[in-house]
Amino acid sequence: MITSIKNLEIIDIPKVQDPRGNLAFIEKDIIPFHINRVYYLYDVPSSAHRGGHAHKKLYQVLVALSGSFEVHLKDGENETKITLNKPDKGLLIVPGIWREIGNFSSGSVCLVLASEEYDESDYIRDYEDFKLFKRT
Ligand code: T46
Repeated sequence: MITSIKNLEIIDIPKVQDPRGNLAFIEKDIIPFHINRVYYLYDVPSSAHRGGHAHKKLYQVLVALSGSFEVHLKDGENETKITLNKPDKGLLIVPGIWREIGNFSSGSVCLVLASEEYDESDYIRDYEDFKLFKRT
């Protein structure tokens, strides 16, 4: 799987700023894939770690709707850490990238837009299997 952390992107989500509060919107063409699923993580204890896996085909965009959290990303050779803390920024994660998410602030909400419906067979949950997958 020839993807690397260089394929990760921060997507600007358009927003309308207003003294009454801001309004951000996600519509066609803002996300580089068709959205087939939306889910979100909430009430996450600050000590919890989510993720710890990669996907074979799934594209996802993560948005910190509220609060903040850190996303550690690995492509088998290089790694990076991205802090998400703005509701108008989305992190595009392409297939073949190992992700671990932690350091959730109190009350944080992680919204995820996904290119596919849930499919456990798309997950690689063992890091040694991930390294083998990256060599294929
Ligand atoms: C990812 C990070 C950001 C479902 O039934 N439907 C779903 O759409 C999802 C995502 C999960 N599940 C079930 C599967 C497990 O029994 O919910 C349980 C927890 O899933 P998981 O341990 O994979 O959760 P996270 O937070 O570690 O990972 C999730 C996504 O699975 C993953 O794709 O990138 O959020």
